[in-house]
Amino acid sequence: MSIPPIFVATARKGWRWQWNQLMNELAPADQYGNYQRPKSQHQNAEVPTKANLSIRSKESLPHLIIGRSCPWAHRTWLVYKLRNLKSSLNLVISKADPKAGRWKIQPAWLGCDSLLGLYQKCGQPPSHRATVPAIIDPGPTTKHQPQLLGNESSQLIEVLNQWPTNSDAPDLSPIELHNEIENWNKLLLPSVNDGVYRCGFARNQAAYNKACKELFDALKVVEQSLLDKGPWLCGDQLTLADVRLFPTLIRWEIVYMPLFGCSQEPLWFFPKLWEWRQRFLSQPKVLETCDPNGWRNDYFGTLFPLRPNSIVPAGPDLVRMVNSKAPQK
Ligand SMILES: N[C@@H](CCC(=O)N[C@@H](CS)C(=O)NCC(=O)O)C(=O)O
Repeated sequence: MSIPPIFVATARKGWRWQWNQLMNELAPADQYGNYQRPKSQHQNAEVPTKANLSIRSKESLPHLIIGRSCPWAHRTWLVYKLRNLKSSLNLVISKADPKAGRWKIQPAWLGCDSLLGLYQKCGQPPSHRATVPAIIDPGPTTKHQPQLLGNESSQLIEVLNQWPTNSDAPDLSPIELHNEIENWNKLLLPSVNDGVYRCGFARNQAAYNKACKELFDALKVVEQSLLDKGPWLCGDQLTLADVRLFPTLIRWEIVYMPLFGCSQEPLWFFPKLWEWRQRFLSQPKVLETCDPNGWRNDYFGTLFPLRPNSIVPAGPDLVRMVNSKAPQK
């Protein structure tokens, strides 16, 4: 016997209501249903002096805390790797805990086994949003109160670009390119980095359509620029502008197309961008920062309102896909 239409209509209405409640928790929206990313509260991280770090034991150096699936943390990890900061900054890779809805720290550090615990240890209230990336300074001795230096990726990558390390570390933001890098940031942050989330977290069709248009319009601008000058966004040199774009584009086919609906055009419709992504992935140590299985598990497994059955899809193989020749349009 088929289900009466009234029953289906009621179930849909009920589910829609519940879905909105869950989304309010996950991704706040404005009155029109456009996703509104919450602001980070700690944006004043300062670059420590070499002298300050040189008196520290390895364990008492500041720690950069990231999560593998988080694209905002991925930017900081890239700068960490590209500038080889391991002698002056420790790296902690936290794991998503879908049941508790928080980041786990394993093994525990400073007596804390969760990121929220660490934020609290730094004096933040229990209601504080504990996000990655974050830089925490435990202080030179165990008597010091640990400090949360910053938790805004855009700012942290600038700080990490000046973080004391070996003299041969590349400068990813040379002064003559500051304006250009900032102009890319102004375009790419809202329309691409956040744009994929604005597509995925849109509450209605109009909000999705708006985000999707801005996203693909911005990709067209990048494609044209790479065609005009390249091979990097600011010309000859890889800069923070490229670092900011990569974590979003490398997750494209694995997460943002299937889960967030960023599917208006496949990435291979942008041949220069396709080559740019191959070029970036082939830079030393970049592949070590990519964990497609972790991305799939975290996004599909933890974003419950978008994937209530939590089924994690298979493939595609990242390296094989990125290194394939894009088909002709
Ligand atoms: N503004 C932050 C955003 C970071 C962010 O949203 N991180 C997410 C993971 S992708 C997070 O840690 N969320 C945990 C939470 O909201 O409780 C940045 O760019 O650094």
